[in-house]
Amino acid sequence: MRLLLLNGPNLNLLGQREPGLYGHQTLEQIEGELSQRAAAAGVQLDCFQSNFEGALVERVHQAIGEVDGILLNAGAYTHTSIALRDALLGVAIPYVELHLSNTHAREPFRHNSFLADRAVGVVSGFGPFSYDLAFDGLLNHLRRAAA
Ligand code: CA2
Repeated sequence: MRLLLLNGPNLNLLGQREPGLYGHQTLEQIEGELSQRAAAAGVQLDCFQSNFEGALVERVHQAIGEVDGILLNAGAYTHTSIALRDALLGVAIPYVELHLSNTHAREPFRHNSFLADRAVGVVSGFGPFSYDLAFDGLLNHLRRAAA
């Protein structure tokens, strides 16, 4: 089983700014810990972060035939990007949308997601633990689908 962890704009700043909102862990730490959990579960995890919408779209395209599922924190592109939505629907790879913060407890413009309605599920509000919950949910979904 191979999964792709995609992180969008500004998430490279994790652990360095706004710890009250997004926690103290860096993205590198989150990726490292999740990669260890993945290895223990027999899953290969590829990680990619970009601040550029087109780079995220192209990484989704590259996933065709390589990846069984995608874990996605698209950051602000969650609320704006029809291009990312089209890419995800185009490759037809199951994905879970995740967020560190509870986007529904924040500004109204964060309540809309262009990705959520076609996701396997959405995890929001558990800080870095959202990544673990999303991983467990996606793996469970894929294993059940394969059985
Ligand atoms: O809660 C999340 O995970 C978000 O995807 C984070 C995005 C935000 O636009 C979404 O509405 C919810 C923002 C990521 C910004 O990351 C930073 C991390 C540290 C310091 C500053 C920004």
